Amino acid sequence: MSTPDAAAADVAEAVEDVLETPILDAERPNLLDQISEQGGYAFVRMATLAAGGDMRAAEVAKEMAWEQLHCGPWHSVVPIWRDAYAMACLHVAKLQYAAGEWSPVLRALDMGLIMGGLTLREDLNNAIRKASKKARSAATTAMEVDCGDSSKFVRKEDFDMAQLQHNLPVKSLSSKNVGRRSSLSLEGFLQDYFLTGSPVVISDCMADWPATSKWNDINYLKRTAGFRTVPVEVGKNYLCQEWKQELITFSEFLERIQSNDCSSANTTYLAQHPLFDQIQELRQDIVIPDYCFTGGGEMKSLNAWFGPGGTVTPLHHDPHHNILAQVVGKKYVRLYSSSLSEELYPHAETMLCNSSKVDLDHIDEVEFPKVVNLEFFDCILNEGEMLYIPPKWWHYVKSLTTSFSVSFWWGDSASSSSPS
Ligand SMILES: O=C(O)CCC(=O)C(=O)O
Repeated sequence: MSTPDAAAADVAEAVEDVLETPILDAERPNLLDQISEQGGYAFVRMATLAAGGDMRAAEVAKEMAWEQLHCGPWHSVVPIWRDAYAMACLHVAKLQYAAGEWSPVLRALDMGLIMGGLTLREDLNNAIRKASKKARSAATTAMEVDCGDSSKFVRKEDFDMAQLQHNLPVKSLSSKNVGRRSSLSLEGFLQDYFLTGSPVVISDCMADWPATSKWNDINYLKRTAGFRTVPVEVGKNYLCQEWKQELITFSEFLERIQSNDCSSANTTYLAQHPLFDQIQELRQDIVIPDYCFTGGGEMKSLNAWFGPGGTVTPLHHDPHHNILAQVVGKKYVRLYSSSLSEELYPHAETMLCNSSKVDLDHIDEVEFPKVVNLEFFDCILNEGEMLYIPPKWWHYVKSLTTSFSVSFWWGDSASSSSPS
């Protein structure tokens, strides 16, 4: 007979060996009913076998749900299929966890977070916390190579501004500079910029962000997020034919940045991704600026933009107020007023109508004559600075060094009920 202490240790060990999914356990019948109502009988059969421990069925169910997520445009996916996908990812992760395979577990869980619905999010997050601990303790020595100074992405002494500015679009920094304000008060922001719809660079406003000291450290990022899977964009930019999206681990992404392969055809950019919903440890390193509560509106999204020097986000506009906060490195930003849309040749297709046909890096003056003498504002956004971009202002962004920025989009109360 075992002693009470030994019995408690056995229970603790058994709990360690399984990924608990209390929400999935409670919601499974209801979710399966809804999936059946959408004709997903084969998925329901496979998911039921998966819940009973059948790995092959778990994989098949995951593939079935994946197909449903890709049979039309994203906005037309029936929402229950996103929950079905998250459920399938949890089944796969639970079975792999029992086999002690931490990396595939984390990949399955991340896929559930990235592509799945909201119902099972808490189960996914709790499972990620538990599996990350296992993965870290199995690999700490292998992963963490302390390489002193070279663990920094960007070293200030390496900045050669003349060199960095070499590859900017013509006329850069010769038109109007975006105004700079230090420690701008909320009142000042409201009166001078928000209400007038004018851009501004705000300095000295990120001193309390842990990210400013942590995110330039490759070892910190590897340790915190190295095993996680993230979506990245590969290619010159999203308007080019050869552009594609990939899912890779954060470690692999960091290696690509370090490998210095900055040929624009292969540039890898973690762009416009809600990384902080996915990786909660990184969310703790940033603070939503008080400016984002101006206008009584609500946060729309919080996105990461992380990549090597040379990434380009082509000229486009967004419907929301935006604070673009520069955490690591430098970016060049060019802005055209929202009133100049006509002269900026927007694409005709609905999906791209907020993007300009003009490639600012190689302006075709014959095809796009109106853009040539158009007034713009521009700036170099430095570490620790935030740029306010008013709604519908056109912006083009090029990173001058390895760069990690965060954008905060919010709507004022008048626009907060309209779709983003
Ligand atoms: O930083 C970038 O590359 C683009 C940022 C952007 O377009 C935005 O914040 O809306």
